[in-house]
Amino acid sequence: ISEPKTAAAVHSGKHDGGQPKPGVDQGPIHLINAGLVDQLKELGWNVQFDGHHQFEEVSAESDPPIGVLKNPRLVSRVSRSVADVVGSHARRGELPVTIGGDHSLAMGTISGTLSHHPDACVIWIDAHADINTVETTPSGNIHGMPMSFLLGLNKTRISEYDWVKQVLTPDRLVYIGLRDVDAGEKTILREQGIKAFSMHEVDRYGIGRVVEMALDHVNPRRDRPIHLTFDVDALDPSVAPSTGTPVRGGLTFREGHYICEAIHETGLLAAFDIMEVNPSLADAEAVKATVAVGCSLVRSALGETLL
Ligand code: Z70
Ligand code: MN
Ligand code: MN
Ligand code: MN
Repeated sequence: ISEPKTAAAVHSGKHDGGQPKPGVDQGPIHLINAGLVDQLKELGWNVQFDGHHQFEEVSAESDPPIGVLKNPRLVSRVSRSVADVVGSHARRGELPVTIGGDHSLAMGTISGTLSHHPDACVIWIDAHADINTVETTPSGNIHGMPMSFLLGLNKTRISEYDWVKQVLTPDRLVYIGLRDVDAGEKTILREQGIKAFSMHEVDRYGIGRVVEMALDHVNPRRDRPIHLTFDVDALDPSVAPSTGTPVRGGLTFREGHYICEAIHETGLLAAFDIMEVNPSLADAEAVKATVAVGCSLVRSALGETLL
């Protein structure tokens, strides 16, 4: 497998508007301070870190809910800026690595990838499906909804989100790690025929076969660029405690890394996101462990091997 070690553009999506708990916008700074950029350089990448992108500020007063959606303008505008950033890096032949921030940002990162690779597939690693619609969301938190906008599943038009183009199709999305899926989301997954490997399937088949089956589904000829988006809450809370919604029964340290290593091995990785590290939600030890595992997942996706 040839290494495409050209350039990785690391940037942070410093953002917390898609969910209610403060602090997740501080996650990126911790990963950078832990030395992520130098770690990737040591792997042979020419890394361009363009900092914590400055996003438009939208004050809470000027961003009242639209229907049930919380912070709808802020989330839309930050995600749109991230889409432009990711798209422009992709067009330059670089591998965009986005450090979040809450997972509503994936609306932006995936839109950016699709703007350059309209045939890309998405591998979504998460305890949650993040596919609630305006009609099904139990919380109004947009980090639980990015996939519904990307797939155009909302019946209610929210014009603020008209910029999100429906380029992705349900057959090019696959989930691994699910274990906290809302009833409305289960209906959507079934109706749309979206492939998902929950923790039940990880237990049954083992992570090796699950990744193989996931790739066979979204990428049968192994010719589609892959956008890998990794929510740290996919990992078991014993491995990644500092996150907004820890859900027990998650991926082990090795299972999480195996996914990143296996996707790297395909040579098809087009973009990587690491999301939902929230350093304000745990003690110092727990934060350190979560930041360290976040960095090491990025390294695995960018080619770090055990031997
Ligand atoms: C629930 C909702 C959620 C985290 C996404 C939870 C969503 N399904 N939680 N990411 N950490 O509110 O839509
Ligand atoms: Mn940039
Ligand atoms: Mn998520
Ligand atoms: Mn999640």
